[in-house]
Amino acid sequence: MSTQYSASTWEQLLEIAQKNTTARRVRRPGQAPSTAPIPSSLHKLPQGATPPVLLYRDTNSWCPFCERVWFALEEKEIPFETEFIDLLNKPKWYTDLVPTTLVPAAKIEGELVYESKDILLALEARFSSPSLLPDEPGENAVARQWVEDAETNGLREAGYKFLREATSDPNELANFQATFEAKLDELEQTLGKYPGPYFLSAFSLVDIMYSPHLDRWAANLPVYRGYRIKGNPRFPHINAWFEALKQRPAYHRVKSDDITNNLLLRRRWGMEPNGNLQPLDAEYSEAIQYRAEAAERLGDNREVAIGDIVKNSGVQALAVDGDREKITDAVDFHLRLLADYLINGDATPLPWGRVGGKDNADPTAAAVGAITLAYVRNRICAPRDMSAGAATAFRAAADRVLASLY
Ligand SMILES: N[C@@H](CCC(=O)N[C@@H](CS)C(=O)NCC(=O)O)C(=O)O
Repeated sequence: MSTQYSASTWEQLLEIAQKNTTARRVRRPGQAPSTAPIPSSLHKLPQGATPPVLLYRDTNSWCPFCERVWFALEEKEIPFETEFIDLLNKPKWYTDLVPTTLVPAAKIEGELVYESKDILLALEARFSSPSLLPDEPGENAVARQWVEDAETNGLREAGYKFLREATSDPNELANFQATFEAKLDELEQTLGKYPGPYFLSAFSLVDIMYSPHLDRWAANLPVYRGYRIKGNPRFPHINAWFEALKQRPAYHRVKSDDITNNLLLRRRWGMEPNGNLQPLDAEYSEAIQYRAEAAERLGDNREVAIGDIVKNSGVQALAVDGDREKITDAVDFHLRLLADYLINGDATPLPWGRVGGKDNADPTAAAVGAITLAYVRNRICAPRDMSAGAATAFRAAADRVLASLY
């Protein structure tokens, strides 16, 4: 249509993408374009058998408490099923079932457990191997105490207060910061008590209790409060702990990426960033398995993605004489370019100004492409739509293709 600069077909792109990633997802009926990851341990279950755990979690995978439970299930390789609960419209059967009405909740071999900490401990009691609590009795007692402390030591309240509490008084903000830093100092000391980067002598439930919250603050505070945890010399143990978590495959399956966390604060909590958005981490955006995962997601989910873009991004305003087909074609073309760039990098025949740019081949197609790329860049959400690494690669590629349009 709009241009002689052809991109590969979806079939070609998907075939290459699928060869380069093992990540696969299932569609979520009624929740398009969202998909759900397949638990890494599901293959261990005999064909047709029901998984021993059913996890109830939030539809958008934003909830840090659900992330704790998911992290443990992946670390322990327990096969599980997921039921997504829309927190803005909780079904009555759920509020009848769970006394707190909150997520997460789980059925462990049919028995209901709620509160993330209690679910973690119940999973340990039922699935003892691999254990996320130390064997040695003394250290085991410390571990159990520290799991409790993670709920009661005030770190979480101090962190979210500094991040979210609306105040225009700089002294008040400085106080929130000081309180939070004092709590981080305590955590720093706790992390120094046992050898190695984790809280105890090996990875444990204590790490899982803290990681979803610390990850969110590490992403949000630089952008919303101009404050850094990562790279801050005051917290060497916390920084070594972040690095150690990055070695764990389960962590990469369950975590969000920084942009998801930052956009969420803007959209869900109405906060305005006061710092620059952080650069995308090249460690992920250049890794072929993440690029391929992002291309696979885009290719496999393209029909719903295109429908979503046409309906919600504003591109329809560019339709001349109601010609929606032309708009849809241009959306499709630019998404193929994006998938192509994810797979082939700089070998991709990017337009470099020729679509609607200086040669002025088709300015409407270029405008639709620009909207499409900007929209999908911020629309995707990890780990709801793809892993955090893939989301980072996806956004970096969208930026690159966008930069080639004019
Ligand atoms: N103490 C609970 C906290 C769970 C929680 O706050 N969940 C939030 C989502 S992040 C929720 O269900 N919110 C829905 C609501 O408040 O109605 C736990 O550890 O499980």
